[in-house]
Amino acid sequence: MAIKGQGRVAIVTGASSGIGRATAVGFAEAGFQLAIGARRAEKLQAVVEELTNITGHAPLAAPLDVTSTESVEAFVSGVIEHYGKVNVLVNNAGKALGVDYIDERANEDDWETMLDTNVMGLLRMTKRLVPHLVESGDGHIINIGSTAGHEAYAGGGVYCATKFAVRAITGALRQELLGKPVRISSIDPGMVETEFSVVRYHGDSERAAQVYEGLRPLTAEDIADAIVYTATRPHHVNIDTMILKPIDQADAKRVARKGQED
Ligand code: NDP
Ligand code: 8X3
Repeated sequence: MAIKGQGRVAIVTGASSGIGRATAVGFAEAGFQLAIGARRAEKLQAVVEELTNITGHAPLAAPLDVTSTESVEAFVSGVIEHYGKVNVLVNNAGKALGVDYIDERANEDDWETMLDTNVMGLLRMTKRLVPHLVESGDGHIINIGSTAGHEAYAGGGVYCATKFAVRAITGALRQELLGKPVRISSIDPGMVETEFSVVRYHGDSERAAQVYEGLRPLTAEDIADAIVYTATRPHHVNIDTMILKPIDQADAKRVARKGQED
């Protein structure tokens, strides 16, 4: 039986767009109290308004850059000050940058940003929140991995490495927190149409649109639905890993596009 939000406090990182925004909406509808963070203040404010319309009260929203220890510490302190506890941490903030092969033409700044955001960012948040999640007596870490964490593909070497790392961290946490009241889950999507590909192609929205041409990708809401489901199982039920792909996707490179049938 679902346990719903029941006033539990959920942090969603990267809540200004895509999966993070949709998850915040799903949590608000399920009765969670929310603390949301991202770097773009204007976009975050639009999400605040959306959540306020759903619940009748404003969530806590604060600037958050997971690549900055200072920003992460200020964000976490603000949440504890405001709510006094945290039950759920959704480590969602993340990105792919480029499709460079690992050769002399690759952009190392892109590599560093992906590693710092997807791996170190998730670790910075988790490190500071584990004590609070344990103390809550009903904690839950939900990491947003990817099919890229299960299968490497050409042009995705470093992005895939970050998501393989997320999978390793999730596995280690499950062992480290065994016997403590904290669930550890990983939600691992395939193709989801969000700002993800626009970011990956450095703002080239035409190229980004081609990723989804002729097929029906997942939506941010499809993933949010899985995240909210995961967070609302009874406390003794831990959803370990959920892999979600569009029906039109077999693996990273094999997809069925209309007009391109064999
Ligand atoms: P979006 O680009 O729509 O959202 C990414 C979010 O991360 C934004 O809210 C962005 O906010 C935030 N973010 C980026 N950098 C930082 C940072 N340094 N500090 C804090 N927040 C940051 O993409 P998605 O919603 O698709 O991506 C969400 C997660 O899902 C990522 O981890 C991604 O790897 C994963 N994923 C996505 C898939 C897809 O096909 N879309 C498939 C599998 C996994 P802001 O720029 O305002 O900081
Ligand atoms: C996003 C899915 O296939 O673009 O994590 O790497 S993919």
